Amino acid sequence: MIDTLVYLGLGSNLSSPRQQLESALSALKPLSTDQQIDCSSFYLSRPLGPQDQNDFVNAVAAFRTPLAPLDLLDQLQTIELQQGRVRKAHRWGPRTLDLDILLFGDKAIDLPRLKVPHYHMMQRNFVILPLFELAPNLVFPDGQSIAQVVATLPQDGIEKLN
Ligand code: ROI
Repeated sequence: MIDTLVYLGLGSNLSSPRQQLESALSALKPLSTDQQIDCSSFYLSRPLGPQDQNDFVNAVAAFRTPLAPLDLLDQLQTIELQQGRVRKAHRWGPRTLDLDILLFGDKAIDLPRLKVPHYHMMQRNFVILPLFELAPNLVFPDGQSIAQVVATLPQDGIEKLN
């Protein structure tokens, strides 16, 4: 079977965020070739954007999937909706669950619905630090190593949860 290693960013700051991430990890299993999902530690991070919202719980998951990119995106959006995601008027507000495709094998994707590598991920320590924990030797499609990207980012406003 042709399958692809994908990395997803997970985030929540509403309705028991840790539980939201645990539920999401269960819901992702059927999308995986071998029912196996690797996940980083959970991290508590200060909100990027408006500060009058709760801290986020963030993590990065990795698995192999037989799905094509847009089919995976459809499945992720279904899981977000099943877990009570409401698309709000303002862009950077609180959310029960965000599932973002960060990397899809070594593909670069530029479609209206999907840009991979995920845009802005290189500037977000709540994405890069859990990704670094999971895949310390990762090299991005543009040839940059994850260690190089980590070195450019502030390490404050984020802590690993146990
Ligand atoms: N801030 C943090 N810390 N973590 C997120 O996952 C996150 N997601 C978002 C916005 C609202 C931009 N801020 C975030 O969508």
